Amino acid sequence: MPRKIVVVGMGYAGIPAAALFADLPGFMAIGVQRRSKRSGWKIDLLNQGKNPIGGDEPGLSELIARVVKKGTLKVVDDISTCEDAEAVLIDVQTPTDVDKKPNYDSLKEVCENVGKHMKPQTLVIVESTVAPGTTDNIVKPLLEKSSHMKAGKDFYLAFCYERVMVGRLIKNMVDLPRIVGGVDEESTKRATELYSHVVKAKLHQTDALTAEVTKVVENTYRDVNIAFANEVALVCESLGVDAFKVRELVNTLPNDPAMPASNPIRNMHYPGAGVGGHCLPKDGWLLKYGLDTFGKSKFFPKVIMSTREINDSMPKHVVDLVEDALAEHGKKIKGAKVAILGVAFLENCDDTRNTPSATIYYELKERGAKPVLHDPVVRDFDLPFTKNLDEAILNADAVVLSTKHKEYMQLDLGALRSRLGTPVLIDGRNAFAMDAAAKAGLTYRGVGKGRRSIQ
Ligand code: SAJ
Repeated sequence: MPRKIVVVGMGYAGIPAAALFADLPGFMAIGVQRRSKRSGWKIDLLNQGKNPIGGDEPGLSELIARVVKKGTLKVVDDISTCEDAEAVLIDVQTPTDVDKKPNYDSLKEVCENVGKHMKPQTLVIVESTVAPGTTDNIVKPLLEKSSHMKAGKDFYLAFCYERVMVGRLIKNMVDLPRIVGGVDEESTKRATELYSHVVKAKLHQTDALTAEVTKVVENTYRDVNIAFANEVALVCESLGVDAFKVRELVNTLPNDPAMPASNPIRNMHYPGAGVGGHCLPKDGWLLKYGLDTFGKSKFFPKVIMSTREINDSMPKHVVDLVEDALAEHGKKIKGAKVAILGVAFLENCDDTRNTPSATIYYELKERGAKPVLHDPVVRDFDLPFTKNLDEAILNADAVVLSTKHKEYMQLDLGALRSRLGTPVLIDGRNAFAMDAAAKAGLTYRGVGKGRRSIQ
């Protein structure tokens, strides 16, 4: 009998996880996906051995085709398939709502249903990012109530978060160390054993709460570093210097002078048009929610919260740069056609969750401009967008580079200039050289880059 692993939630984390387990000798995996309007289409596509994730994902399409052909991966919309599973991995979305509080509707529904169907001795693993305290105080009681069984005795429960990044889902899942946090030692042991079949890197064992804190701190740490880079960018713009040159020079500071290049002590991040994705924009809030809900002493995490404020303000700053550059041509932003290049939150992927491009779009609308979104990779989006670049840039009064897709890096700035109504280029991702833009006759503004006008 193959070891049956059920993965609930066919998203950027769930799909590669299910496919990797299905590829193991002696294992089979069942993916569970609700037949929702937004994601139901993935079920049939996956069962045809096709990869629903767009953009470059090395190895994923071949892996899905192989395991579906082998018959070791099937995707269903019926969670009762958990009844004879050895382990259930939960990879549903855990977004924050408008009040920045976690929305656990999917997580709770899945826990109730898994509890209803799972057999004794099942191992349940939460892989979705949650606020610290959620596994012990929300997931465990829900599973125990709907299963009438005890965690750590009749079934096992652990939190083991994913470290996936679009563009390297498989690689991150296999080659990056993982943190395995059980609600008790036996749960940690069983989860570690399971991951040891897929993860080639070290598996660090701890408890569920420590693992939960580690995840949100890991992402918030990155968010804080990006906010610092964004603030430095505003300083550099004001002083008229290039923040990217400053970053490069700062990162030359070695840890050990004897080995300057091998271990730089600094890793200043990149300033840009904003921080998007399903992780960084919410994990600081999940940390705060855990602190406010389960923390003994209440305090306001200033650095983490101001980080959110700074990074959330960058799209607005980009629109300020549009307004400033248009003014140089005696133009108002009101009524201006502005092409926004890139809808995805990150280059070369189709993931649009919390994309800064949407905030730029709404801010432009707010100021009376006519924004047009363009993206060569994204399939669908809540806002209208075009895949026809010429349609977006023709007679535009400004072009904003929001996502650094490789297609945009080939742009001929002279040809771009000739299509524009007003020659304004706003660079939100340090994609273009200031001199090249000026030579092409463009008024250039860049996040973190001092000013330069048409020569
Ligand atoms: N960004 C910057 N400057 C930078 C790096 C990123 O402005 O120097 C922006 C990006 O443009 C993007 C956003 O931040 O809009 C997030 O980018 P990301 O590269 O962090 O991509 P994510 O959110 O998919 O990946 C992060 C990663 N977390 C860390 O590196 C600590 C990844 O390892 C996690 O698995 C992932 O969150 C997650 O799922 O939690």
